[in-house]
Amino acid sequence: MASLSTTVGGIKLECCIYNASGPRTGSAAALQKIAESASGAVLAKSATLVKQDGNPLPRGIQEIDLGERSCPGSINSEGLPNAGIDYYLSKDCVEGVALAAPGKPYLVSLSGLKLKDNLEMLARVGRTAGVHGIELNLACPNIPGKPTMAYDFDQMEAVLEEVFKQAPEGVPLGVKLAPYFDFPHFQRAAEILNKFPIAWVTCINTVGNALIVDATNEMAVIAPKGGFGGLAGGYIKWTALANVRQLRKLLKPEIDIVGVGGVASGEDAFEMILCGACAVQIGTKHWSEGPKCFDRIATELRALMDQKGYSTIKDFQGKLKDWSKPPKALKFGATKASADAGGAAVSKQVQMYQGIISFLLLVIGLLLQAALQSP
Ligand code: RRO
Repeated sequence: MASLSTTVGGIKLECCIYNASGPRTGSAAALQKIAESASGAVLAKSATLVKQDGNPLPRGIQEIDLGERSCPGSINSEGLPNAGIDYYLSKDCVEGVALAAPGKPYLVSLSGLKLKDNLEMLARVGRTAGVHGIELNLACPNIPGKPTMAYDFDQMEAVLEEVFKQAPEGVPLGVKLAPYFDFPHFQRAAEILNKFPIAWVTCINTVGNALIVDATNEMAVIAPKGGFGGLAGGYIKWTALANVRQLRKLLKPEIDIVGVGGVASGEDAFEMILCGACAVQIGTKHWSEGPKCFDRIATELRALMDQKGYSTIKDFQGKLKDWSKPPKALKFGATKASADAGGAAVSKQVQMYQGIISFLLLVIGLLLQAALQSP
């Protein structure tokens, strides 16, 4: 059977599927549940230096909340609710994870409100045993009055300068990025990231400042920031794939890429790896389905790899081909229903042409007959 083992910035994971920082990651109990699941690692909620409550409620809507509107994704403006870095470095969290799943990597996510806070949190991680890696979040879109740092390239470079002067030795450090949409932005981001000993890049954070509207009540579906929030899940999968693909082309090979955004199935995870990811995080599906999603997605990925004859993820990682033939119609774009509807339309047209031809043949036949009978 195919192996899903991988390394992320030198950290060994038995399974390349693990949780994104965000939903269901804020408490020791939640982290323990992830540890007990098939998730390849346990990543905590982005932490600030001190505990904070986050934005006013309701601040998040996931796919199942919209009922008939069937929303293939989520929106959130949580505003970094978290228990503070000391909590995520406490015995409750660190030992809780280690006891629940010995050997499974435990990663913390840092999202300081100021550079000074990030540096202080790095120092505290350095003094704590049992943390295997750090994800520095440069892309939270939901703090009122704070721009997304990953879009301010000068600031991002200045912050990384300071961070790498003080990053703890022996704890690999990755960076979580915002989605980019323009080739010069990919280029600029990669130029900066390539200057630093970054162990991995996680892309993408949510697509910032989207607005989902409730037409019945004529209002936004979440309360903070006038309803503006980070879009995630199925809505953003294609943007996430593009970011993974493009950054894989531009980043130096020592920097691994972790893909996140809209992965709901083994096939989605396969696509991320094909675009260059060495591991795949799950956010929205973990929120809606709970930690059993990791086993389901890993099982589906393994089955797909077995079917294709791949025994490790290295066999297809980054090997996306350029277009050379049309995709199978039913797998890509057209749904079964729309394909059926299309087929029905085509056969109606054929019937119509057949009718016209029969009618014309009849008229020609009658004319010929008349011509032959005339003296
Ligand atoms: O807590 C949040 O509002 C949040 C964070 Br820190 C983040 O990185 N991305 C996001 O969509 N929400």
